[in-house]
Order: sequence, then structure tokens, then C-alpha cells
Amino acid sequence: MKITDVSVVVTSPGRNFVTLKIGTDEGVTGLGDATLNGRELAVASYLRDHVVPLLLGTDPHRIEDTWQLLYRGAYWRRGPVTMAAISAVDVALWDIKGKVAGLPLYQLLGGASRDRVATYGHASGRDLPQLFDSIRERLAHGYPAIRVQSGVPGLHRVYATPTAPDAAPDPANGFALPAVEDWDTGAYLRHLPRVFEAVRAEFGPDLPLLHDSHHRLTPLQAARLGKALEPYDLFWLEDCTPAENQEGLRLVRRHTTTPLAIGEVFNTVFDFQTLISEQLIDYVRASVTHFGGISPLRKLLDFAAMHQIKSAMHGPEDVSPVGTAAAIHLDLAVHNFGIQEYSGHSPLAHRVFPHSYTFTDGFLHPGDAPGIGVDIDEEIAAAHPYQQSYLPVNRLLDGTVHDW
Ligand code: KDG
Ligand code: MG
Repeated sequence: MKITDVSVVVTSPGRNFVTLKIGTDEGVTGLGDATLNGRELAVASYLRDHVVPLLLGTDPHRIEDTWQLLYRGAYWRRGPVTMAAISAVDVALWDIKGKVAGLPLYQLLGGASRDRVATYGHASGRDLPQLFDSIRERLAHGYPAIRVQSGVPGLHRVYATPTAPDAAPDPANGFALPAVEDWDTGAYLRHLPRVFEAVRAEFGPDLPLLHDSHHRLTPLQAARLGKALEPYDLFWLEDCTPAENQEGLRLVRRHTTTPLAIGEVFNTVFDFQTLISEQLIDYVRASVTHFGGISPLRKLLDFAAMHQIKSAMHGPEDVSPVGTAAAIHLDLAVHNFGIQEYSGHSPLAHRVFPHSYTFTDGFLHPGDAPGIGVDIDEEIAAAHPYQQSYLPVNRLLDGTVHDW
């Protein structure tokens, strides 16, 4: 069997997605997600200009060898653009292998370790009444666990909370510039424990609650926050401090028993090495799409399992239905599954990417279609071309750029 054609589809059914499609001489095709939010075209070029020529004529069954060739052969290792591109190839090849075998991908990964995949959904509000409504709405969708994000008094545009009406990006020279959010760490640290106190009072002790600090705190601030949130029994506190500084997590860990989740911006096992081997976190947040695919993520999860650390794959809307499907297969198969983030996609995105996976009462299942079980409707995709866009940026009240 040989790879005969490879194409990169960039489409925007509500948001941008980059999809790799690998075709073979036997007519079997595979799909992989290469979406890197805000930097999509860099990955499309990496694939089209540098990876596609290496794939043509090769055997699609040699997944590990192809992965090593793309990782080691480039000399320039790691980084989100490279690893998103390698991921798309890896997943497309697993997709092909599953279709040839006539088996859903999870069967090739050892079979199901559970019947269904538990998820968490996002709730947020500028104030408590809005937040409570949002939590009720997520619960009505069946989500068994809820990520809680809240506005902060005195701040106008806070991460993952409903955007103020004036927050739309200003077009300049034909380009949509990033929206600017504002930030005050002291105000956030004072406010957040009150939010969780109110949520627990309203929704009781049993509902698993999560929170994402989105890389904004120093290790000492993160330690204080983790400690302050202990009475509210969080399922996890996510990205409490920028984790390039891995030593910082030792300090956080010494001071709090709030479980910690980290890693959605990581792209190789080396980013996790200290965090896992010293047991400084409880959940790895890597996604199939940004971590180089199924092959390395399975290895990472085995490494994590040795330290009783569980999976918690990143699953925002900017991981496409192709990347989402790949994640669900892995979730179903690995023993140390923790939880899957699931934000869903727009109805139009579901039409561009018809899929066998289902979301029922807060739980996902990959379905039993061979491979990853996702197709692409290239006509609808072409009718919705790339839209230039950025992620927001974040500034302190004096104008200093802060971590977003
Ligand atoms: O592209 C960036 C988003 O995927 C990220 O902000 C979402 O932090 C996120 C999460 O936990 O889903
Ligand atoms: Mg996050």
C-alpha cells in the first residue's frame, strides 16, 4: 500500500480548522487535525511545503517510522507548529490502519477500558446570577462535571467569560487584530474563593467543579489560590502558573492539596518530564492535536500512569471534530483516563465533519465506524474559507502585557 495523494484543507465553519487528508493507491483515505488556534496557516504551510513531499510514495502502515522520520528527520524538533503537523499525519495514518483492518481506532489501541467517556463542560458568567444560569444550562445538557469561570469586579473583559459588547476586535489594514482583555491578579485572587463558596452553596457538595487560571499566577500566588480553594473541593485547578517554569510547581504542590492539571500548550513528553516524574500534577492536559498525535500521547499516558496521573485531554472548540474523535478513541482505550473536556462544535462544523462519535447525557462514545470515524465534506468546507483571526491578548491595568 502506498500514499498517493495528500491535501491540506483549511476551512472556517464558524472558526478555522486545518485538516490533513491522506489518500492511498487502494482508495482508503485518512484524516488528521492540524489546527493551531491563531496560527493556522503556519501549520498548513509546514504540511504543504515540507511534509507532503516526504509522504508521497511511502507505506501508510509504517506509523511509528513515519512519526520518527518527521520528528527526528527535521532536525528542528518540538514546537507547536511542528507537532500539530506531525499529529495530523499520525492520526491520518491510524485512521487508514483502522479502515484497512475494518476496526474502530480504539480496538487497535487495546480495546475499550470503559463503556463511555465522561466529559466536563464550560460554565461562566460576569456575575453570580449569570454564572448560576450557565451552570444550570450545562447540567441540563447532562455534563457530569463543570468548569467554572467568572468575571472579576473592576475588570471588563476576563478570560472565558461572556464578552462585553465593546470587545470585538478592531479591523486595521484589513486585519482583525486581537481583542484585548484586562487583568488584575489581586482582584482575581480575592474574588475567586467567594465565587466557589457561592457555587457550592447553590449546587451542593457533590458536583465536580473545575477552574482554569490560564497561566496567570506566580507559583506563590498559585499556592495561595490552591489553598484558598481547598474548602470547595475542586476536581482540579488548571494551568495555575506558566509551566515552562517546572520548578515552580514544587512550591505550589508543597502548599496545597487541590488537584492540579497542566499541559494544553505542551507538545512533547519532555515538557511533562519533571511534572510527572516528581508527581507535581494530577492530570495531563495534552491533546492529540498538539502533542504529535495518538502515538506519542499513548506513550505519555503510560508514563503518567506509573505516577498515578490521569488523562484530561484538551477539548476546546479549536480542536476540530477530527481531533476530538481521535481523543475519544484514546479516552476509551487507556486505563488511566480521567476526564475529557468537551465544548462541542457549531452545527455547521458538524456538517463539514460528519462523524460517528456521539455525545449523550454528558458522555462521549467514538462509535464503531472503522478508523477514527470522521469524514470531511470538502464542498461545504470550500464554501467556508479561512478567516483571519487571533486569540485575545491580556494586559494589566497599567497596560503591561500579561500571560493570556
Ligand atoms: O486556543 C486556546 C484555547 O484552546 C484555550 O484557551 C482553551 O484553556 C483552554 C481550555 O482549557 O479549554
Ligand atoms: Mg485551559
